[in-house]
Amino acid sequence: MIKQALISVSDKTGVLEFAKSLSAMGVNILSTGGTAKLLADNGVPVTEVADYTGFPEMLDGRVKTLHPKVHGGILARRDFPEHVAKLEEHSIPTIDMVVVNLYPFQATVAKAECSLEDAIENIDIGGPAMLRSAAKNHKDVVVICDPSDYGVVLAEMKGTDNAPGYVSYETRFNLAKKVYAHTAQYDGAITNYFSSLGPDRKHETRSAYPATLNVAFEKVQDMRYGENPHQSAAFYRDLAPVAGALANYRQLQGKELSFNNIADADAAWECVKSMGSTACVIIKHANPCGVALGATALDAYQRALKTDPTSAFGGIIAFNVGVDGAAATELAKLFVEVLIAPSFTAEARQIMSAKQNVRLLEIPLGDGVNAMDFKRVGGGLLVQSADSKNVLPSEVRVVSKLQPTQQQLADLMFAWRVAKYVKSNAIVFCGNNMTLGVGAGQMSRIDSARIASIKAQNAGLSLQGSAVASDAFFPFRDGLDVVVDAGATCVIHPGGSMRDQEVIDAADERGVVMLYTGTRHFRH
Ligand code: 93A
Repeated sequence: MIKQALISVSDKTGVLEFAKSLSAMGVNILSTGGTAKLLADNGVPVTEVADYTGFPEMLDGRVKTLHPKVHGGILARRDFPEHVAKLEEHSIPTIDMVVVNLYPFQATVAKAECSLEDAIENIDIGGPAMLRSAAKNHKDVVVICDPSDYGVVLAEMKGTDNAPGYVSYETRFNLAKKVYAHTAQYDGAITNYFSSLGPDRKHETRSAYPATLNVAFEKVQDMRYGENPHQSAAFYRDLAPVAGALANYRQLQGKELSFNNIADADAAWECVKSMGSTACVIIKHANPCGVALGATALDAYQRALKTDPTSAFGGIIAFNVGVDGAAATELAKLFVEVLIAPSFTAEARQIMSAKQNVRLLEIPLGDGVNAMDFKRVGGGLLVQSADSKNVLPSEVRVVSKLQPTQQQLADLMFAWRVAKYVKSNAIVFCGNNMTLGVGAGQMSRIDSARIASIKAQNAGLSLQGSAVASDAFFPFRDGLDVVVDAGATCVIHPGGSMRDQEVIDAADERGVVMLYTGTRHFRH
């Protein structure tokens, strides 16, 4: 039975209503300065912790709740007679519920104008101490560190499953588990901050990559297996995924997502999101095997499918626009693993419901990027910023004698955008806003060029007058000769090779347009 609760919160969202409900159930409320004032001003009966312990808040609030009357009341084991006797001896009532959220350390250090002193003052000491005490004694104490849990706890206290005023052990355990994740993350943020400061310990010169890196993710689900059936796996997401991230997905139908589904879905989604207008991307083994813009979702899909219909079988398909009935009717004819879009019309869902194995993912569009990009290596972790650079038409430079036509420029920019999402070495032939041939993941650029042109041939697509993008520079003229022999009349690549002049001369000799982006997009 919850008789007494201690409430001390920095984030005061929902706390007034929660405290009112507790009070109405006869719970005695203890609270710290700011929280107590809010409650008292709004008519909730409350005792200040300072009055309760007989000790004033002191040292600018650094010591508010760090007192045996608080921690004894939380930590005492109710089933240990010696503990109960000790409380009686020192006139310490039990505290059966602790509602605390911490000084906003992360939000404080995220501000540009934060000083080391500001950061330090925002390290909460008493709050985590109470949370940890209450979580340790969750057998007898309910602990809440997240305002979104107020509702669940109240419902249980009012409900009929337990005696009135009680919260189930399962809920108490889950709340305690959440507290330890929360305080670990909080301490991790402090560690990251301290170890990001250089010898001058100035906030402004801190490093984005701290000396020790603490990151916290929450598990979405265990997976049946990993990349292969003999590997185990789970999917974790950022505690607050960025806008538009794959991890914000809502699965509308279909089998459980597999490890490879998620990896491929991410590639598909990132690529399609980068397209300025209605687009469709088909992915196989993390590489685009068809990308196209179109007048509608259906049009984009039909054009994307043309690039490589063989590989599209069992692929992952993503759209950056809603999928309607017309697109769904065509999609339902292909064996698809995952279908992704910002929305599906009722008609589209109805059509796809006949294909229950297809996993339908709805993801809101957004252009957030992960602050850190991770790559696990044996015994360590490589961390970099995300490859979020999108080259604009105004940033490219014509290096050939021949100038591009408007159509060539559009095709080259489209090809360049696709090449960013193709594993290196990447060569992408495009024309009229669709891919014509994709060469991916080869150790030699010239082989990627050959493969891309063979694939176009296999699909019955003409490369005459096509545009080509290469994710990195051509080290020799041979790669350029292969794509021009295949029919390309314009090429885009970063430039920057020792033999740039040889390659530019070759472009002029062959009478093709050549553009430099100055940006490279290796992808591994
Ligand atoms: O400065 S503290 O580390 N020392 C304490 O004893 C203490 N007790 C509670 N910070 C402490 N708190 C924190 O005060 C809580 O974690 C909460 O974030 C905040 C609520 O203060 P107020 O009720 O005055 O707004």
